[in-house]
Amino acid sequence: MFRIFLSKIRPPIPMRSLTYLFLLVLPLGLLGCGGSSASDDGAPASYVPPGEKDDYYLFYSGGHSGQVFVAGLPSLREIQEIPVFTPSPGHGYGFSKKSKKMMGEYRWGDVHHPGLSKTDGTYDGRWLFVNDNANNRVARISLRDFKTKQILGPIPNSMGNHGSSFVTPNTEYLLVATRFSVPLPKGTHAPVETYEENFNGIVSGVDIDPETGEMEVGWQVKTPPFNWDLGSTGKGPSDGWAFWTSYNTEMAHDSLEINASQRDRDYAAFVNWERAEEVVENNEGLNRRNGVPLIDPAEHEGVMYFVPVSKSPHGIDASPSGRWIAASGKLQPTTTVFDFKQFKTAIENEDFQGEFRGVPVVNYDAVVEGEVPVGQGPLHTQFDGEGNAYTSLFIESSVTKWKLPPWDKETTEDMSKAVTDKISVHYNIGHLVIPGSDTKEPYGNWLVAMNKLQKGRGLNVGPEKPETSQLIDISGEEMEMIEEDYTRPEPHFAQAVPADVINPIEVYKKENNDHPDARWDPENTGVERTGPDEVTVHMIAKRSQYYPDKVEVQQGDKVTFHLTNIEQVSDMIHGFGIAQYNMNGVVPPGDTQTFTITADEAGVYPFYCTNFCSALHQEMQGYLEVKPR
Ligand code: CUK
Ligand code: CUA
Repeated sequence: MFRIFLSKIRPPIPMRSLTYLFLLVLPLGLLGCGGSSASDDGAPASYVPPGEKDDYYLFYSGGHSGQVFVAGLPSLREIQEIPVFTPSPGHGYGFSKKSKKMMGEYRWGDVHHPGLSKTDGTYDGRWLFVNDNANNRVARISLRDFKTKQILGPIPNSMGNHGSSFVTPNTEYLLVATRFSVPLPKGTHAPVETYEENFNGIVSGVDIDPETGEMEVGWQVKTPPFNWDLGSTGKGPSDGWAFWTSYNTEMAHDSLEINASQRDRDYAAFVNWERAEEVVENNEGLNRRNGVPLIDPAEHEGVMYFVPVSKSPHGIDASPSGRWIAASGKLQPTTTVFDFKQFKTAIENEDFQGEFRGVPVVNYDAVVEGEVPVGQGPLHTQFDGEGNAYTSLFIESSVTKWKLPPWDKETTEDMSKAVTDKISVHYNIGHLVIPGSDTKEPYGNWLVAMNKLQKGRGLNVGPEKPETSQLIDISGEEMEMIEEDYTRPEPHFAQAVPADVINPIEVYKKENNDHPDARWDPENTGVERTGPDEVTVHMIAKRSQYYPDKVEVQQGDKVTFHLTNIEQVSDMIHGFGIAQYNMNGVVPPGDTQTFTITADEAGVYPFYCTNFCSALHQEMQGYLEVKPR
């Protein structure tokens, strides 16, 4: 059997290959965490030399920064930021008409869970979906150009979109569950003291168009006022199902720290989304609420079941085979493994231990395969596709590696035998990610630990510390710490996908530009009065000039700029900043964007290219003349 190290920070020397000797003579600084996996020249295994590329894209959620950021794996170098719910002047996001419209009235979002689109249970490289925990929205990013294409929401009847975005095996749905319960529909008031009677949670099925990726809310399932936490979607035998856990089946509405931690077991919800779809298609006596069909699981058999799960759970994850469902309770040092096949048998035989508000509670003993003693504060589990699972331990600041079933007799008699390795991380890990963990064929090799607190491990930047990420090599039997990095606020979860699965474009091709106000020839540009207080400008940007470079308007005019970057060369971005007009557009090659300002201040205002583009970038400027009325 493998030994379990409490800490892998200083592995015993004889255990290691020759490469370890190389590492000993390297300056400590190069070693990150003192990791021991290295190539023959002594560089850490995560080292990607200048000019070479990473093997994987890593999409981090940006938490309450409202963004997604992209890093390479294994280097952990940040490659790109994708603004989603928050303005980002460096990308002109929040300045263009399109991005402003998408963001709506909100200026932030809380992105927790990115989910890649899938075909037949594996990543297809088309889209990345993310949730907004704060404003109940979901968004779709196209991986052709790494741009946000749609923001849907606020989702009606929903409060606290935390339990998403989980993508079904053929991207039929994004499944969303609420963290908070409120009286429904939105706008209804009821005293918080009447929580148990008047408040509800919601699970929503967000329908995805298989061709365009366009999202719309398909249906909703009403739940008791539980706080739904993390979920996942089924696959294989559990395809058609999705899973969430609740940490507040106590239905506490105040001092949750104490009051939501009373019961020894909470519930996981097993939701049959194919059945929910059928209920809606057959229109089985459904109510609509705010335009959305609302399913009461007490009235529609087979939509939802509760399964008891260890105390105050957080995450629940379906294994690559789809048979084993692993749920972890923060306040119990075990990860519970359910057998989906036994679950199916239990519901067929109505092997229930009771019901809760009309929802059957499945007999725990009938569906549980085992409780693995992973350690203190287990949160999330990932899978490597080799029969191993990896669970993050918030309290212990560790990752535990354990074996999925089937287990031998020795293990079922002593579940600690299922645990095969443990590694310390610094500090207090939340999520962790393995490339492809939620697909039917994970890519394995690497694990990234996303740590919440850094406790002095990096240079001090004052009271507000960055989060950290740590890279762990999981290709061997024992996990090895390789590299440590800092991230922006505030990754919760991430998705990682082999680079060759994604095929981004280099430029927007002229022939594909369908903006009605695109212009390609300086002859066709110009400033036009289109109303008593309205001016429209058709403008071109190219190295290193704007056409026109003088725009004359009257004070009070609404001025709309349609700016086309006519470059067809990769990386040739032009910006459009107007001094003192709170405007910075950014137009990638071949794209046309629309910007509007109200010229309420008379005077002369230079505009200039904000994106360094050529030797004459500094010369790329013009004037907005605003004549007094
Ligand atoms: S939650 Cu953040 S550590 Cu929002 Cu995915 Cu578990
Ligand atoms: Cu165009 Cu700088």
